[in-house]
Amino acid sequence: MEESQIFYKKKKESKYGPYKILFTGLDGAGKTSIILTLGRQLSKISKIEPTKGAQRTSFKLLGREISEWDLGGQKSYLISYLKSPSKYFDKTEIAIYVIDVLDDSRIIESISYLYDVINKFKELKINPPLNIFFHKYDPQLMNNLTLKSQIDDVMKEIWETVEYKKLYFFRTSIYDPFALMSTLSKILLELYPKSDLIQKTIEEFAKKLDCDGLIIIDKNSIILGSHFKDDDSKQLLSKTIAYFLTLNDVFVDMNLEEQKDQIIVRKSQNHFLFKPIIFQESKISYYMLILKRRNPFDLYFINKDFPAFVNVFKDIILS
Ligand SMILES: Nc1nc2c(ncn2[C@@H]2O[C@H](COP(=O)(O)OP(=O)(O)OP(=O)(O)O)[C@@H](O)[C@H]2O)c(=O)[nH]1
Ligand SMILES: [Mg+2]
Repeated sequence: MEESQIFYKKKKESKYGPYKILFTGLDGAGKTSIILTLGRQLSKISKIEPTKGAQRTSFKLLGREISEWDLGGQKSYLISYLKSPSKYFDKTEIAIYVIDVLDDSRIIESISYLYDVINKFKELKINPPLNIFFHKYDPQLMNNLTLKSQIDDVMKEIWETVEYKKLYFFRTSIYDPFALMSTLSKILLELYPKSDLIQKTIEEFAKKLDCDGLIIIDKNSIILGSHFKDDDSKQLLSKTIAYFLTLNDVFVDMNLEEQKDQIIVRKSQNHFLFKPIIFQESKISYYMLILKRRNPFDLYFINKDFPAFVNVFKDIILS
């Protein structure tokens, strides 16, 4: 009897406890900047200080708490994490290892610490997906062939050295926030089985509206789903969404937000429509940005299909 109670308690805990996301890597690699981008706290990045030890922040995604562990990367801290692996690394659900691609003098040191971390995971018998970010790969560097081949070499070296099942590589930059958010969103949504259904529902709705692009994002800028007719439309929406979110924040601060509100912008033949999706009962807000290009349309075209979509969307989110 007692045993089954313990079992039940444990199960419940693991079902509702926060997901632990671990950010690690050398000092100055960009971990805290990435975390701040995630919360749309870009204004804080210019005042950033080296992180002291392990800092935890949390936020909710799809009703479940995500706990972000930002492991400050100064040498003395790195050593202390390795000394107490169960305190820092255990129960990691997703690991993000950040490597600064602009600092090639420290690449070897960085890879060496990565291998130390992987060994600690093995010791702890955990194998969370390990996402390696080749970070500070800023947009203006994308044509730099030397850097590209350097990154490819490092990737190959890691790939051939470690035996680790779930190893993924990304090139990231805080100066391409949409790509960074898309990457982080995909990584985090892997934890949520219902995310596929959410994406499918969003795609169907976009097709029904016959729009050129549609993105649904939550207040932390996690992209829950998107659909684009072509790459051009994707570019237009990805370059504007942060501005719509910021503009909306300003309106909310001015108490100008109402349930039926939307922001409409027309630029040449491009019509952008930004709309909060508010669930009255739970006070959770999501945001939708739609692009319609050709075929001038009634700016309120969305209103007849919107409530039905919100109901379906809400059922999935709250299920
Ligand atoms: N060019 C470029 N600089 C970046 C990028 N991301 C972060 N930085 C800069 O890198 C520096 C270090 O960033 P942090 O986020 O403090 O690095 P950290 O990994 O948290 O460092 P510790 O807390 O010491 O472990 C800051 O000056 C950032 O502005 C990026 O994508 N591109
Ligand atoms: Mg930091």
